[in-house]
Amino acid sequence: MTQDPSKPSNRRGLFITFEGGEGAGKTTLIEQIVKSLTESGHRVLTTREPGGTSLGEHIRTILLQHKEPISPYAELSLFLASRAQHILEVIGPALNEGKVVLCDRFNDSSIAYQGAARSLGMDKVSQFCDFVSQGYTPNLTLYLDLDPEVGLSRAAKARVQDRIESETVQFHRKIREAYIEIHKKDQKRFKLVDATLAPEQVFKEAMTHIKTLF
Ligand code: T5A
Repeated sequence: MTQDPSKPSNRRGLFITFEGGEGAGKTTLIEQIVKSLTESGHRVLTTREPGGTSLGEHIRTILLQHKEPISPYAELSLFLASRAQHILEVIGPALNEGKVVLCDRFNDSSIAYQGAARSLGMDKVSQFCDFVSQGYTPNLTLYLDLDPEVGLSRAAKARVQDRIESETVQFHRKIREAYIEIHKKDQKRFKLVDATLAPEQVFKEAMTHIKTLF
């Protein structure tokens, strides 16, 4: 029987996602990993959520810049809409081509931010994420763990605060607690990396996990 290459079970690549609170250092880490994996001969695709497609980038602007209040349900729906399009246009095809996909945020962000911090319920949001992501589960997730106050101050130095960053410290603490809960439940996939370390050390720690995939 001919296999359907659009089905996640037939994919040939590796799917690695990056999670953390604001300013945890994901972008910095991903840049180092791309360089290292590319030099080792891997075909790498980097992408991010929300965003990664034309539709997703429109949605990103709404989510991060909209000035009036957004219902938590609407917020979740927008993140999921961006993800569905991202899987169709970018993640699915790249995995089917055998690429290593490095994605800055994915389902765990929705579970931590909308499920825990916006109080929609982690289990409930996880179910919606499973539905929308159609079996595209990361092979590995690297969670950069950092005190939210340190992360927010790093992010504030780097750029202007967006709608979600401007939430209270309490909101950001809930996100960290949620990530730690996910880590406790799924230690095989969801690896905790100490983001207080210098960038070079964070990179080393991350690579020890990535190397186990090859
Ligand atoms: N969101 C997203 C949801 O609520 N639900 C969802 O489902 C999804 C997908 C996305 C927002 O959307 C939310 C989460 C977010 O609030 P974003 O702009 O993509 O918005 O925000 P972040 O992903 O948080 O991106 P940041 O740029 O803020 O953080 P990074 O990428 O983690 O951090 P980075 O690498 O840019 O570093 C920040 C600063 O720290 C320095 C860097 O040089 C930089 O100045 N730095 C370090 N300093 C000291 N030590 C280290 N180890 C350092 N590493 C980096």
